[in-house]
Amino acid sequence: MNIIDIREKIANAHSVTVLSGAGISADSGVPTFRGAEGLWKNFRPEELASPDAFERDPKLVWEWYNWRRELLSTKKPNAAHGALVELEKILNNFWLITQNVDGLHRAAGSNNVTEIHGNIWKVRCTTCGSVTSNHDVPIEILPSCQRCQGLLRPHIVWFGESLTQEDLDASFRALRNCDILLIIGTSGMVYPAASFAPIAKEHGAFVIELNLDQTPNSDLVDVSVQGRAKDLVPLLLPAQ
Ligand code: BV8
Ligand code: ZN
Repeated sequence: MNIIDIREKIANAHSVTVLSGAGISADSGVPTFRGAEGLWKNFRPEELASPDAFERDPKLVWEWYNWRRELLSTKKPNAAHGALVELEKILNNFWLITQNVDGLHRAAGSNNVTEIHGNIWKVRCTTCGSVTSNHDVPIEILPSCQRCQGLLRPHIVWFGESLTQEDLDASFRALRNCDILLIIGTSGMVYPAASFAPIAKEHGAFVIELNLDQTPNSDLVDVSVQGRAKDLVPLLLPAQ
């Protein structure tokens, strides 16, 4: 089955769910997590993207997130993000679940999106829990809540932290009700997102993977196409 057959399948689908990972933003110049120039290459995830790390050294964790905010502040959505915005417009039922915290799907214009790992442009107060948008680059260290002066943290799901019930419910609904699950640019290593393909499959979905390399999901999905997201995803739109 080639990308054109996949395009036909999507055009005739009742409902399509997409799961995206860092690979869809790679073509915008955003380093992936496990690639050669990956974000984690200098440190292990536990060292920085974890509640213990923040507890131990909030300044270090904020320095790392300022580095990423700085990096992301010049990045723009690419043709793959744009193609998903079009798909949302032309399909009756479309939902996008993203693992990415870079905010590029929303910046591209996606509305039906669940950011299951949070968003680097949101901060949350560790005292009163209020969540606000913050695009300061850099953000002052250490940032405090305007309401209660509590310490602010990135509104991001760290390793060892649970996803919100709301995001889990939205994700499971989209996985149970879709007849096509399209997985784009994820290594399928991080849970619970890594279990989304089997869940969709159990509920009868046809699962398609678009990725630069093979992944642990590749054997499980119905069709796996290798290539760059910016080249492949636009081909899924109806022929002009
Ligand atoms: C939880 C925010 C429990 C941080 C992130 C052992 C077994 C099973 C599970 C675990 C385990 N040990 C620990 C766990 C749990 C852990 C986990 O899964 N660990 C992994 C490493 C084994 N999971 C958790 O902790 C989760 N929480 O389980 O809670 C719980 C329950 C109840 C109560 C309390 C607790 C929370 C996980 C969320 C972690 N946060 N991000 C931050 O970003 O600062 S995850 C992080 O990795 C990013 O969000 C990223 O999206 C995500 C996954 O990475 P990918 O997106 O897949 O990126 P990657 O680089 O890996 O792959 C890119 C792919 O793209 C590659 O395949 C590449 O080939 C491809 N590609 C590259 N270029 C392109 C391309 N494809 C197309 N086009 C291109 N141009
Ligand atoms: Zn507060």
